[in-house]
Amino acid sequence: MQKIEGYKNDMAAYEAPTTEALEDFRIKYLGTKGIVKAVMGEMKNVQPEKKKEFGQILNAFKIFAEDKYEALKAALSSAENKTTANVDWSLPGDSIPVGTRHPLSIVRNQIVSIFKRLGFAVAEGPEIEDDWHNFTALNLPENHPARDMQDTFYLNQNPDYLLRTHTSSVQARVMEKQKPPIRIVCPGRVYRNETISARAHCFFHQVEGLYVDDNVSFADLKQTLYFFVQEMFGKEAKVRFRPSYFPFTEPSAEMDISCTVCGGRGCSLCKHTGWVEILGCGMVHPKMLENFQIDPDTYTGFAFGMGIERICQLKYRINDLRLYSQNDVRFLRQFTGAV
Ligand code: 2NL
Repeated sequence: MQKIEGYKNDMAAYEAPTTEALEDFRIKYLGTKGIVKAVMGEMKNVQPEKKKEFGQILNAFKIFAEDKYEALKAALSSAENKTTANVDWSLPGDSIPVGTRHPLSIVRNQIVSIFKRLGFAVAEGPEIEDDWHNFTALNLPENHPARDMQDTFYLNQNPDYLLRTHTSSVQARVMEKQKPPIRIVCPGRVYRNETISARAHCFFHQVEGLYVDDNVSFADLKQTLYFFVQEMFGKEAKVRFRPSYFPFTEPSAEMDISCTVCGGRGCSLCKHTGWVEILGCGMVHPKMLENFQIDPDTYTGFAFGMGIERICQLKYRINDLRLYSQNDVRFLRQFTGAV
């Protein structure tokens, strides 16, 4: 038994530097006159009642030696593969195909650069958010439908954390740290628990904007968004505002633009109305300003939110949301020249 332990320790510590050393190892331990055979030969000296127990030990020893041999062989061949001695450096290299910018990135960059020219800064924040920044601070009451487990991905381990449902949470983080004037756009990925189809996905991309200062009016909101539309869709694009509701703005509106396909004459894209919706907006709710110790008697603000997929759909006629995340290069390569 002591001898077996000694052999095992020797084997465990051994490393074969060459194929010759590996062959020596095999002959020494596993050869016909090797140590394993010799130790097996000791069986005849073992008392009959101990034969079963000793047999198992011998068998394990044999397997140990065989495994060690295979491990040494594998280590040697991987070391050989790494040597550069046999490499022909004159062979041509493998080409690495250059990718193309994703259509959502192209459109996000366009949106952000238009607002940058108006003096908006870019702010970013975490995709895993807490309840306060995603809901409570934004004036979304406890029983608001958006908070439903059905609509929001909560973290199982701690349901105070969730995947953000809009990038308003980033704006909340900025208002926490910074006093007016605040003029920011927040691009990023957001998550909603939807069944995936051509028109819905479990994540999408947003750009939200926020402008808080003294004397910010609804007229500023309209002029800013009108400028954005003309830069994005061309000077001939018209806009209209319809009253709407969002918990974080009062008053709230949705903005339509004249149809990008028919120019307003009526077609299937605009369902023969001549108009397509592109974003939601409004004046920041005074309660929200108070949540961040911003005095609503001194300061006012406007905010807006748009889906990048929607803008992309209108610009490039992409009618199936799933195309954005399938990584099909036949789709992606169509945007090579669009940057
Ligand atoms: C939409 C509508 C909207 C906002 C987002 C906002 C953010 C803060 C304060 C006030 Cl911090 N409002 N965001 C306001 C109105 C509409 O999004 O349809 N988004 C895709």
